Amino acid sequence: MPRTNVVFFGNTGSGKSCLINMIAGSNAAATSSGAKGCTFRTNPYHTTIRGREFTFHDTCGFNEGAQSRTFEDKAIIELYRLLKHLIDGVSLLVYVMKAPARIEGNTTTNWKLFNDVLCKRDVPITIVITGLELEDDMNEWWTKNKQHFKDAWMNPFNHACVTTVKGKEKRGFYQFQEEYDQSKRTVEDMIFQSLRPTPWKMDTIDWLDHMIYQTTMESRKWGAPIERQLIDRCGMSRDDAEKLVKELDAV
Ligand SMILES: Nc1nc2c(ncn2[C@@H]2O[C@H](COP(=O)(O)OP(=O)(O)OP(=O)(O)O)[C@@H](O)[C@H]2O)c(=O)[nH]1
Ligand SMILES: [Mg+2]
Repeated sequence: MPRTNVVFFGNTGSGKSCLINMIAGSNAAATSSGAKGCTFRTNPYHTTIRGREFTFHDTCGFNEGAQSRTFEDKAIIELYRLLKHLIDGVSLLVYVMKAPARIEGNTTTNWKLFNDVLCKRDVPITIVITGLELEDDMNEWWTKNKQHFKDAWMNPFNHACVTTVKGKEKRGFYQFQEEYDQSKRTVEDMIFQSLRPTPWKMDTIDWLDHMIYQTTMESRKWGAPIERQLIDRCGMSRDDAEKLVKELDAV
C-alpha cells in the first residue's frame, strides 16, 4: 500500500509544525517562537499511526495581514506545486488556525482557492484549531465559534480543537500533558475519520484548459475560466486573479 499523504497548511505561526511533531511523535519539524515564519519550504515527514503509513507534509505558512496579496505569496505557489507533483496523490487537507482564529485577511480566499478552485472540493478538508490549552473543554470552542466559519462559507469535513504544547515542566510533569495527550488522540481520530478512500491526483491535463473547455451548461458555470472563478468564488480583483493564474501556470 502506498503511503497516505496528508497536507497541512495555514497561516504562518498557526502551529502546523508543532502539530506534525505531536502526531508524528518526534521533534522532526522545526518550529518557531518569533514573529518571522519558520518553515520556508515544504517538508515531508514519514510516520506510522495505528499500522498505517503516512507522509505528513509541512508547508510554508501563508502571509498574514490584509495587505498581503495572494499572487505575491510564495507559500500559495509552493502548496500548489506540492499538490500538483504528489505522485501518490493526496488523501486529506488539514487547514491549521490558532485561536482566536479570526477569519480575516486572506483566510477565506486561501481556503476557497485550494478547496473550491484547485482541488474542486474533491479532497476532504478539515480544520485544526490550536492554542486551546487553557479552555475548560477544548471541543466547546468549535460549538461556540462554528457559526463564523459557516458565515464565511468555510465548511470543513471535520474539525479538531487542540493544543500542541505541553507547557512548563515541574518535577517531571508537564502543565498541559493531559490536554496534549487528548489532542494527539483527537487529531489522529479526525485524520482516520476524514481520509479520502482513494487518493486524489491533480489532473494531468492542464487544469487551465480543462476549466476553459467544459461544455455542458452546468459545467460551464463551474468550469468557467480560472480567472472568473478566482474573482467570483475567491473574491479576488481581476488584476490579482490574472497575476495569480500566471504564477500558477508557470509551476
Ligand atoms: N500556546 C500555544 N502555542 C502554540 C500552539 N501551537 C503552536 N504554538 C506556538 O506557535 C509558534 C509557531 O508554531 P509553529 O508550529 O512553528 O507554526 P507554523 O504554522 O509551523 O509556522 P510557519 O512554519 O512559520 O508557517 C511556536 O512558538 C509554538 O510554540 C498551541 O497549541 N498553543
Ligand atoms: Mg512551520
